[in-house]
Amino acid sequence: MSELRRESLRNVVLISSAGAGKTSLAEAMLFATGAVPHLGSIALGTTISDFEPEELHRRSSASTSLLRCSWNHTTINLIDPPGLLNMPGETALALRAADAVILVVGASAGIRNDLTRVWSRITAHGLPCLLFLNEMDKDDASLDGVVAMCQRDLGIVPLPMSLPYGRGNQLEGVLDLLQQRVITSSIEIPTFQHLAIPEQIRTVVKDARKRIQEAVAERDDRLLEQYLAEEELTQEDLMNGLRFGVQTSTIVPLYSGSAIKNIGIVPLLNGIVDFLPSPMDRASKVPLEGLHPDTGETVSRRAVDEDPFSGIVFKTLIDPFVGRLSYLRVLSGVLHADSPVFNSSQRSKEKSGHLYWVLGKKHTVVPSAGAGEIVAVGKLKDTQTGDTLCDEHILICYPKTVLPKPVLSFAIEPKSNADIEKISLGLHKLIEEDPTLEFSRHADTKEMVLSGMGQLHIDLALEKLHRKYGAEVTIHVPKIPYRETIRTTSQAQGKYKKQTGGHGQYADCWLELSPLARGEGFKFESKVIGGAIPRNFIPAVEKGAVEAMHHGSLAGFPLVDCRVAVYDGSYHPVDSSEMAFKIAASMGFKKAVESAHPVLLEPMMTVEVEAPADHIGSVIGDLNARRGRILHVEARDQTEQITALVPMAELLTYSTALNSLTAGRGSYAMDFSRYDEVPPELAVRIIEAQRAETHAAAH
Ligand SMILES: Nc1nc2c(ncn2[C@@H]2O[C@H](COP(=O)(O)OP(=O)(O)O)[C@@H](O)[C@H]2O)c(=O)[nH]1
Ligand SMILES: [Mg+2]
Repeated sequence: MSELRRESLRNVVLISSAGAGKTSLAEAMLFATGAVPHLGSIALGTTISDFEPEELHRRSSASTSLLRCSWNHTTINLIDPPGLLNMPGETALALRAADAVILVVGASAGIRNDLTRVWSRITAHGLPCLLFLNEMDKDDASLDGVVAMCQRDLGIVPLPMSLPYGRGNQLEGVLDLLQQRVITSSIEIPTFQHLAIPEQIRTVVKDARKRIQEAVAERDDRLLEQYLAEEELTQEDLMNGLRFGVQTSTIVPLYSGSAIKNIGIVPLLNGIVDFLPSPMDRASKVPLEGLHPDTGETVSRRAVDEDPFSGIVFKTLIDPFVGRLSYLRVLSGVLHADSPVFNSSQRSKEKSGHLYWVLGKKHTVVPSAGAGEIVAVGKLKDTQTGDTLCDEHILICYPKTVLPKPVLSFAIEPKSNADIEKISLGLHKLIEEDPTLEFSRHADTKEMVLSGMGQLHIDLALEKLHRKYGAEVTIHVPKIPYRETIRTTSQAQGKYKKQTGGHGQYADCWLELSPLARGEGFKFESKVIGGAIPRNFIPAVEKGAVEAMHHGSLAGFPLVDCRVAVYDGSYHPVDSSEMAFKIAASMGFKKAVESAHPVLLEPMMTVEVEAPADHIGSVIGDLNARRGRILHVEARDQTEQITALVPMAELLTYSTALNSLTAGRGSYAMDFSRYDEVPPELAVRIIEAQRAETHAAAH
């Protein structure tokens, strides 16, 4: 049994736009708490959190890391996910494992759209939040600017708990408003100096403290009375009031500092311990509800060791050598190493291997993990990211995390034949680790297509594919799965007659083609009367038509949405055969299509773009230029959401385009909507190009 008292446990996730300093802050917290002897840096590639080769050479996180440290007799599990823009799925999953959030904002970059979007998820989960204003060592850092942005973009008024001591590169430390002292630190040794507050800034501190007192007093009638009478709250009332305010999400404390200079870390650590909830605190407010996987009934668990075991897997790591590690948040009960569990998402029996506490790539074996803990579980066979694990007899399945859908696709080709098998094997493993990647072989175009959340996401996946599974690929924009259809009704005869030596081949059928509504595919009927074609040959006629539909007459794309009726024909008692009727039907079909006004269809996507209001004009203009039809525009606080129907062919490079149109502040999601006719001028060009390609391939 772990020695840990769960009341003194904090599970926090770091959230920010890419590059605001999450990984650096995590490193500073490890250093300040003595979990590591040296302060690692992103620039030197020496942080505990970023250790995979893809992260080191990019100097940026590529997957969620788990870290662990201890402060004031409290264990802190820190979850450090990668960038929101390219890998929003990792953050969405990490939120399920945490009881609170540290929002990291870069003092010069401020709040970007991706953060605004994830903020709505944080509030939906009801997660309490601390704000860390990083990069206060930069000359253009502005505390007031960021406070104003928080109010405007997130609708929160952060309450400063510490203030920078010194400015820009003269930043020496922070003013700790609760303890009323100056704290300075060093990046060489993890000790801190506490100094008295210098005379000349006493009034600044006094005013800031007054704001904290007021914020607490405002939320409690008894305290308000006391405050109005005496203008001071006791330290105990103050701390209790802050804890209550934070845990009910009515107060968001703001800490200032610099991660790379190890400044401002102590007040933040104190805030985590003093104000953020333990797993038990939170579970008493948010019940752990799920469904029984067999009966569908709502069932619930309490976050205590005495309840049956249940938990959620929020990350999977597959290492070709070490095997599989599933990062698990235990929600209720106790999980023991090497014991049977039930995966209620996959409905399969599992057996846990070793359990580990995780510090970056370092693992410490533990015999068990109780309610509220986060551990890595070894050797789970079928368990995937997002799955619920529970007691093998007392079942519960928690709701799945809704993950964003991929927006960018590439066709991939093996560099050599030796790579073919490795690709699909490796990609399937990568998808188990990261469910926001998608891999498929397109039925129409026969291409292998990899889809992800952005260029960086795809690049990372391919690098891992090479490093871990030895498969090398080249990528190119995927082919558009065009289709063909007909616009009018037509009739034609298909007649197949061959006289060779002995007995010949004979079949004759009359077909009528008519257009079907979009998406209806194919329908067949026989209107043959009086046995003009014997009944046993009718299925062969249908088969012939279906085969002919695989390759339309315009450019060889599949033909869809067409009804075929056979209404007349003739046969020969000896020479007719199924094969002959199939060929005749195929010939008749092709002939009929020619007079049925065949047209080209293209896939249309519903696109939802979110962009800052001041960029909306150029985003809409660009969508129009992409032959898009704007369906709906909705104003949000500072952003607007545009819904448009846009041809897939115009969206292949949209992620780069939107980025440059909105200075990286726009985002989008898309989904297949339907097939629409390609405008005639464009259709001519596509058909020509496709014919040329087919011709070249044949010679
Ligand atoms: N000047 C300055 N740079 C910082 C600070 N914190 C992080 N950085 C730098 O900002 C970049 C991004 O930091 P990182 O921790 O990787 O951010 P993440 O993407 O949020 O994990 C790195 O080059 C860091 O060295 C800071 O407090 N001050
Ligand atoms: Mg990072």
